[in-house]
Amino acid sequence: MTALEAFIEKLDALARDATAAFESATTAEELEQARVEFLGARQGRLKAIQKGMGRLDRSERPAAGKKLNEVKRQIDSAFQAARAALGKEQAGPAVRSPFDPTLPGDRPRLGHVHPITQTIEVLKEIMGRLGFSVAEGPEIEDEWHNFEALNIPAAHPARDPLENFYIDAGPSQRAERCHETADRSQDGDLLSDFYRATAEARAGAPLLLRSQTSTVQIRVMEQTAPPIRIISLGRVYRPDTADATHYPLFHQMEGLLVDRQVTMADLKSVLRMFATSYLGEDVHVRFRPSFFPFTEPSVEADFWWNDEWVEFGGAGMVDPNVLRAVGYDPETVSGFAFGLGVERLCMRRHQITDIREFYRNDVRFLRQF
Ligand code: FA5
Repeated sequence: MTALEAFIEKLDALARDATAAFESATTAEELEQARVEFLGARQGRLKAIQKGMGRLDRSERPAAGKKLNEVKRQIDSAFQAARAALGKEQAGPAVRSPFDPTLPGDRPRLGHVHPITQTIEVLKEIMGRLGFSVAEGPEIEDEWHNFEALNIPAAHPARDPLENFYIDAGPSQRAERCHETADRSQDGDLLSDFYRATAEARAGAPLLLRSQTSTVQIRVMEQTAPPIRIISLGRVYRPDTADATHYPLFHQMEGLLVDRQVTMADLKSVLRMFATSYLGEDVHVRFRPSFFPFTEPSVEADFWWNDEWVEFGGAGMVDPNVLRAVGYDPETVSGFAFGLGVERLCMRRHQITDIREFYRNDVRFLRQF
């Protein structure tokens, strides 16, 4: 065997050994050890064989160099193959990237305004065209604004604790609740209401969640001289049992117009104009004689819906006692007021037959508006 043949045989044996060592490595460390053993730049076995090339005859060296390069490439690619195989095995399917950029995206779902809030905006717009501006008042009220000034005396059944949500809390909790209400409003007057209510709560005056928006009539008249033409929309609270047309929390639109020579005819025209604007020209509205302590005469307003009359509000001429309570002279000014159920109006317009739908938070219902 020539020296060249012996050299080539050594290289072939080395390639076989290296491939076997790489393939049998079961961890990255073992594979690295094998790489250093065969391919290491200083002490590697390939390097050792390469050093032996100097002992070959000059004429044999080109062939030997060629073979050496071939074997080096062969061992290199055996190492790369073993490393790839080991990587796949060790990584396994669980370590796949959690983010797959090829999947179709999820369109973010936008929320939208609650149907009652939408209704409130429409009502404001209609009444704005009739010349009414918007006033606001607190949801936590004192007995003066919720009852007394509205001609509802202490012994009146409407003031029964069972008919109202009185706030039975210590002074600090009362103050906190007042704070929540005041925080919801940007209105400067509400903040002063808050400080007033806080002071009253500390002094032990009874407070309650307002049972009607008529409270705002009083607040506006206390602060403004006639003429007045306002509406006020917001939440009111009553311990009513929930059914298809009642809910313990609901919304009212209060209206108040005070001027010289205001009559019942003005009230009826405004309510009819409002009803046809919101519910359509073909709506049937009727006024029934009724009683409220703060209006005289008083009516209740009904619309015709699904073969029956449904009450949507109370109204009347502001009682002279109320005008006097806020310092007006009933001999010179008169006025009308109304309080309408916002949910019932919205139900009639959108053919919703159960008020509870508004507050179930079922997005399948809410998304329709
Ligand atoms: C009042 O609240 C009077 N403040 C209305 C008023 C204002 C009369 C100004 C005169 C002058 P009443 O309790 O009837 O009245 O309520 C008015 C409307 O609120 C009702 O017609 C109804 O549409 C709605 N309503 C009353 N209770 C509930 C309830 N529990 N759930 C849903 N809507 C209700």
